[in-house]
Amino acid sequence: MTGDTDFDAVVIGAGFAGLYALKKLRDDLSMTVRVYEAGDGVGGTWYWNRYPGARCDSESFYYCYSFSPELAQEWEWSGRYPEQPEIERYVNHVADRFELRRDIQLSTRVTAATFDESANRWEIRTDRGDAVTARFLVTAVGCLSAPNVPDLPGMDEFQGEIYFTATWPREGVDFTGKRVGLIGTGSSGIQATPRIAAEAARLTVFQRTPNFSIPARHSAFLPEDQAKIKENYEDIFAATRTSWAGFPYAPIKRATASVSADEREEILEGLWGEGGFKFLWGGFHDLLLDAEANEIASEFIRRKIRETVKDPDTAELLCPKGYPYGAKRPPIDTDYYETFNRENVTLVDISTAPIEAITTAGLRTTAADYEFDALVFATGFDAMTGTLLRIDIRGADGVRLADAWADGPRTLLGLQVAGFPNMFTITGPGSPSVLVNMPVAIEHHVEWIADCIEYMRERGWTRLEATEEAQDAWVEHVAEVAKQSLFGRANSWYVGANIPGKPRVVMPYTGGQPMYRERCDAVSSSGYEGFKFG
Ligand code: NA7
Repeated sequence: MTGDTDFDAVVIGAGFAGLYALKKLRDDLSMTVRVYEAGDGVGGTWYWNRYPGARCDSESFYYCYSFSPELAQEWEWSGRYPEQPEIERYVNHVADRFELRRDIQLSTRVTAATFDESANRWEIRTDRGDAVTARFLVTAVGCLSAPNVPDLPGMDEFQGEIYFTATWPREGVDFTGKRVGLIGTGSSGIQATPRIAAEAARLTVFQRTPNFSIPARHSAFLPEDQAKIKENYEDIFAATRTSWAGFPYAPIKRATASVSADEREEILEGLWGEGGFKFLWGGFHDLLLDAEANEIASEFIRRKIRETVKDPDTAELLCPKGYPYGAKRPPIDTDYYETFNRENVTLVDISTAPIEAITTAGLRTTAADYEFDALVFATGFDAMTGTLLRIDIRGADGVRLADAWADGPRTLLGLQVAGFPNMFTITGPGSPSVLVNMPVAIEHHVEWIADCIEYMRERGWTRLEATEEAQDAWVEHVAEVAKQSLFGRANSWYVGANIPGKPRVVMPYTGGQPMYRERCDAVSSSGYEGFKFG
């Protein structure tokens, strides 16, 4: 690490996005780059989320970088869905293989970034006292990285251990013989529940909203699986770039109503058996567009829950009602519903009797008191905007990003914000981001950003900024497309509903990858229409 203080680019975050941004800008564009990373290791999401059962919901062989065919050929994934330690090993391998570490400063959180109009540069400050400048500020902060810690009275008074899935201790936790209370039934809670239940004396799961979870059907790869993947890697990666959600499945153009009830049942049963996200994307194209189609798939899942969970009251509590399947980020699981058949596991509904307070011995809902040795918060994140807004970012004329986004995020293509020149937001709100297999969305953004910087450099320009008009039009388009889908019909983190007081806006672009990429290509090939340069 050099003592330099002036860079061509500063990148915030060393997860999948930050590592690739560094590689691309430094190695392909010969830029000087400094990456700041809050963790003391690389990996972002895969550094912090090391709770028991933390596993990727996308399949390993395409939840990875595609930019280097050599990397793809040399890395061996052990199975269908890698657990957190394996992905952490992979990102560390990438950091070593491409000699990225020398430009990454770990254990350093960016606290403030201010645009200096006179120099067209960003001034960046960190919690370690760094004060540096950069022509470009590239945020690679992740969409799910600002933990949501519920504001409950008594948090400091609990005498037992408190854990958060989003910041799990590196050394792990031994729950053997303990009474554990787990709050939250999103992907993290659903993955952690079976693991904790297998270890703890008792597990009590506090559920505010039931989720539609599909079996993952994880399996280890055989040597022939590995060989087949490697032979077909080019086609696999190409398919991820053209599909709606970044998965290498052939596009399905089949409406739920176009087949008979028996055929529908057979298709859904087949997808249930196959496991994973394909249940949402691989059977019918209209599950997120047509409420009636969605209800058919939703009822199929409810039936599976009722068949799996022996106690009818618990089964009914676990059945999601009142919102469409997929409108909340759908989890996938290994033995989640089965876990509620264990003697040592209890489900508590906190939708009708919410948690009032954490107590010295456990917690209190409006209905009862509970005693625990350990509490686990699987309460999610201030998604998509939280991490950016926790940094004091000030653009032209000193405007704070927090003020510019007071009524919800406003971006052009999810890549740039009017009034914040030379700042790029990788997988920012207004881009497909979390609705797409993330490494695919990330590579697309990094490559678009690099092309844009190259375009400026060829012309000797030092400033770029989205125009207000183009941004307004994009925000309107994002909202319009969202209205045509069912995404707005659930209280999910996609719309900020999990954070009290957060403006309700469908944050990811819901038009799918092909339509989005077409828009991005049109902008870049038109000489960056909608952007001002100087
Ligand atoms: P999620 O999916 O946001 O889940 C958080 C869970 O915690 C969810 O069940 C919430 O209920 C619950 N929650 C949040 N705040 C509270 C309070 N105050 N009281 C009770 N329950 C609460 O986060 P995850 O970490 O599981 O997953 C995040 C993403 O990571 C996931 O979508 C994948 O993309 C990977 P709610 O549903 O809001 O009623």
